[in-house]
Amino acid sequence: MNRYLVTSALPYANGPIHFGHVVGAYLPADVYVRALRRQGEDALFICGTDEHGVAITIGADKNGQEYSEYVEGWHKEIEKTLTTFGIEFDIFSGTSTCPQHAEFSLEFFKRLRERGYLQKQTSEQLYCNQCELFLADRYVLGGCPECGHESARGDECPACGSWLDPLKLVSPSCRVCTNAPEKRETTHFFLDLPKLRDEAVGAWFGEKTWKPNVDAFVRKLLEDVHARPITRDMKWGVELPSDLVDGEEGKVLYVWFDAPIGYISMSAEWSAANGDPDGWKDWWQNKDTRLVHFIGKDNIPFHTLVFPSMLHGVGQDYILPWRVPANEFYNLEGGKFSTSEGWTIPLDEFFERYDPEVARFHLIASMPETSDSEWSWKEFQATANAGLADTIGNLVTRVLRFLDKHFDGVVPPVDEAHRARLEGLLLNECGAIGDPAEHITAFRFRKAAEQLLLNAAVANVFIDRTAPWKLRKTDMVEAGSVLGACCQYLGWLAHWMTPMLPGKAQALWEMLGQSGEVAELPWPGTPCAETWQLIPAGQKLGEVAGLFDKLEDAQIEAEIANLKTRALASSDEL
Ligand code: B3M
Ligand code: ZN
Repeated sequence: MNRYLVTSALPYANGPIHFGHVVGAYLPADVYVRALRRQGEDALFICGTDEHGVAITIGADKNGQEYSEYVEGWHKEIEKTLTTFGIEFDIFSGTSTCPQHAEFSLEFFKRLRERGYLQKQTSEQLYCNQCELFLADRYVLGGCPECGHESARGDECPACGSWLDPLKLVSPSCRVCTNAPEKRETTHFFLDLPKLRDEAVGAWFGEKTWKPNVDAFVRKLLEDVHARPITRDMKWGVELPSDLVDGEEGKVLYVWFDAPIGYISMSAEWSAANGDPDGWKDWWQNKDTRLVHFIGKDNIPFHTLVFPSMLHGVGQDYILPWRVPANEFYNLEGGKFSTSEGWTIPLDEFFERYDPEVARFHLIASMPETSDSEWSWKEFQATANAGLADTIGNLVTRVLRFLDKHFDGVVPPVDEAHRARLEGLLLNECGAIGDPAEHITAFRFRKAAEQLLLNAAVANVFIDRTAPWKLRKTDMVEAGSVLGACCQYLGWLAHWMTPMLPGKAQALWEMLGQSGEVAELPWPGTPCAETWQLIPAGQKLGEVAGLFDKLEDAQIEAEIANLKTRALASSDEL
């Protein structure tokens, strides 16, 4: 058996998360873990907020808040949103609160230095005279030297995903006061990425099969690798005791150095909480573990080059990532999600009107797996109505209400005289039934959603062809057999729904009169003649209720109008 250690990118605790984050790193990971567990695999699912770095200090300073208070507030907010989406981590911690985090991070620093992978260098950095501050990372904005995007940050370009050197930005300016910075000397510790690439990471990357978007990106990156500074002159972060840094004072670790170590320290927090302080080693230092990082496009360099280099460099038998199913960007109605420009959908409002599981399903169905994609309100409506309500919802109410009315709400037996024919019709002739989990574990999430709807469509075709409402008038045994067959198939649907629509799956399971959690049962795969009867004949059905509400045109139009109003209002504020 393999063990799967699954991580989702640690969201910065500096603002609300939106659909783009959810679809990029959290939802696919959750669906993946649910599918693995149902297949009997052992999985550990780790996440928490990224609470250090300039993304935090800029936000907190702007609010006039203490850093710790600021991150605590956003941590809670983000956790609430992810919980509403039904995303269930084994732990959701934070890099400034996880008790093991600083210790692990400093241990990485110390070992990398002892093993010759960190070099001290005095070099010029951008410095703002007005703010009296070295402009690390997001404190500086400028043109991206790779793609020309106008407001790249000091360390990464949000448009092309490149990891940047702030000194190469075109026309840099201070993010706080907009002044043009000057260059000043300072001493930092540099991670020797060229050496780590040549020693191991380049070969490791080259030998593996990656998603095409990851492969092309990283191959190019590997050709042109430089040593990068991993310390900063800041007051917030993992503080480096001066004896570790030759007496230098006031240094902290670069946030992109400590954040991925968070995956390990949070695993240690999790295992300690379960009474086994060393339990994390069974995951991180075990050759049978498959480490899977779910991330968005802009995090690719850090998960395929920097973190693997660190894991290799410390020489403690850490495993390297097995897969990095990075997504591309997710937009909103033709534009980029932007909280500051009001081009966004505030999720607290969204959840007042919409079912989180329907959103979950639509996000899966429109995931930016191989190229950029977007949230479109009309497509959301189509998924909700034509997809979920008309295909799955209609099937369920059609069958179960009919049984309530004409068969006392009891699952009828599939009569022997009809069994083989109905079985053939349902399993072979009404459409192609497939196992959605096969797509999920191969990281084809959109295909999994499509397959689930196809599977439900098969049953609708079966009912249309067998027309039980007509049979009822002439042959109750045959009519019962058709509906009995439908109930069996609804049982399969409930199973198949669990990774993507966990709450609806359980609701359907209960309508079929079943007790216990469907998600706790073994995964059924695809039905065949020997296995397809799941629900005992004679079973009393549970209470039948609609699974999905339809969305009206007027409501969707109003949402599109809202979006525009929100964007206009925030442009007035600027
Ligand atoms: N916080 C970047 C981001 O939210 C960063 C991910 C860290 S993963 C170790 O895009
Ligand atoms: Zn400034």
